Amino acid sequence: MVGRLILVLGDQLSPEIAALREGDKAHDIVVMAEVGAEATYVAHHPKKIAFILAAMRKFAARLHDDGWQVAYTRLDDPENTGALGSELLRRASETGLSEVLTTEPGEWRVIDLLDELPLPVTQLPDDRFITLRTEFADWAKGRKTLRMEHFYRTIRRRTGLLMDEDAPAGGKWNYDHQNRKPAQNDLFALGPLRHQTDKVTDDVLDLVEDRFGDHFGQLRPFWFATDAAGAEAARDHFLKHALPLFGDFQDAMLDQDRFLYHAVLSPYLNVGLLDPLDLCRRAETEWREGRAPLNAVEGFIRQIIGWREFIRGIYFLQGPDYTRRNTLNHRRKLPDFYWGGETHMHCVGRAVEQTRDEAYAHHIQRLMITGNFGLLAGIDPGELHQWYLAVYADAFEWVEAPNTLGMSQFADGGIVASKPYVSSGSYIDRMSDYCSHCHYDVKQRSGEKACPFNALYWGFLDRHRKRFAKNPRMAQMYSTWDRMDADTRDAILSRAEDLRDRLSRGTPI
Ligand code: FAD
Ligand code: DLZ
Ligand code: SF4
Repeated sequence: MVGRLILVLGDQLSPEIAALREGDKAHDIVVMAEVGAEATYVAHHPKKIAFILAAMRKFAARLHDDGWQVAYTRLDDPENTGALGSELLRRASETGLSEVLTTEPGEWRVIDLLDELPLPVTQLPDDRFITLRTEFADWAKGRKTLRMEHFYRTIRRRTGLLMDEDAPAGGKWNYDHQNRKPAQNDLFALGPLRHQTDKVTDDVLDLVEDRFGDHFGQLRPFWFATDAAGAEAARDHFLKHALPLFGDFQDAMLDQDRFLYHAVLSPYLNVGLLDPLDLCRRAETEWREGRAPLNAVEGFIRQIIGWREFIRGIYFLQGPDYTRRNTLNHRRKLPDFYWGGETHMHCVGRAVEQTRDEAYAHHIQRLMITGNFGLLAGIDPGELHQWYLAVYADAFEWVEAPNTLGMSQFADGGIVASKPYVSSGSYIDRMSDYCSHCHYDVKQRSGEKACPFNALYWGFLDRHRKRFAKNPRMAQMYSTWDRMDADTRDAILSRAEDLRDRLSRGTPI
């Protein structure tokens, strides 16, 4: 039998992944490659690059111990050609093996790159996900609108997660009415498990510092787990210490707490160090055995079997041009403060600072601070997409793009979100303690001291009236706007225009 090259990518670090299941240890050679092109097609956060490379090295060692022959390219190998395609060609000519077997990548760019190689490449479906691409397409077929909540119920039934026979556990599908409380600033959350570095990780950190030290983001301290055992320890830590309060404070933000009760498990899930279904089953056990309440466990499981899978389904259903959508025709350049430049908006400054330090921000910071600001200010969604893809350790296009372009920027015209996620400063004030530290006054709508979110929010609604006024979920916002007297509206719109001008000129706000 003639062997094949089995390509395992940096986000495919699961021993049971399809290409390895199909492979044959006696004849096939696993190819893994650390390549500059994958680190720079957007300038990824140094912590993210280090996380992926260290996890790749440890996974390769594990495969080797399991009896696989592994052709591994390190970033600083002199023969490294710098890109995935050319590394495969090099390995093919070195070994005489020409057929490539892989698991379908999570980005159209890489799928196309493999398809275009002058080698026969088989891309197997990635069944680490609960819903295959084809199953999602079947579910979506004939539906006028695609809503996560409907999809989620189908998957609850299919997996049996939180089901008592045919009925949802506790009688309801969704317990969000008990969730999403604002946090008090004396709340204590332990935060995620922080891992010590070891020799493999230290070597990678030095290499990344040398090669990608100029990318946005702090490399050290580095505390991510970089193997399955470490990720499982982080998972168990979350289930014990944070899951019980996950729901209550899911939407809260605190100036002095970067993680609250969030899992910080997405990097591990997305590169394959944790299995999503196993994680959900463990979360369910916490409820069944009385250690975590149903509102928390249902909310958590919904994020994973609902949102995570729904988002991936949309990415593949919509096709490669999804990342170019710009329904609202927003064209403004991404302001420098997204890269750490000066801003007087405390909430934005804190979210960016945390992103720089941790390669992590939680969902509400991504959606209601940096995302909300981008949408209100009319920033080009393509630029925001590249930013989110670069700066977060968990960012891979299949999950980042529909969240940014769809959920956050409404650039897909409402495929992911039924209305734009926009808010004025009052939402941020209610859900966080940022405003008490801010240069701006969250209560003011016009004038130099007024919170920029306020004027930009009304300005956004006013500019896009034609598109949104008939949306029943936005009717109340428009009637509030219409009830304001003309002078107030003029003052707000002139403040909004002034802010947008300043952004265009690159003047900090
Ligand atoms: P928790 O809040 O503890 O949630 C638990 C898990 O649920 C997460 O680990 C994640 O796997 C899953 N999850 C929750 N919400 C979503 C969602 N909307 N989409 C997919 N999975 C979800 N998530 C990524 O994994 N990668 C991204 O690149 C990414 N980009 C985003 C960009 C924007 C603009 C927005 C608004 C959201 C983005 N998300 C992304 C979704 C979400 O913000 C992150 O999954 C979450 O913050 C990860 O942190 P956590 O593990 O502490 O999550
Ligand atoms: C994100 C990333 C980075 C930074 N580096 C590598 C790498 O050196 N080698 C590799 O195989 N994969 C890397 N990746 C992940 C790929 O970009 C990823 O497979 C695609 O984004 C598809 O999801
Ligand atoms: Fe953010 Fe406005 Fe609050 Fe300042 S006042 S922290 S800009 S919401």
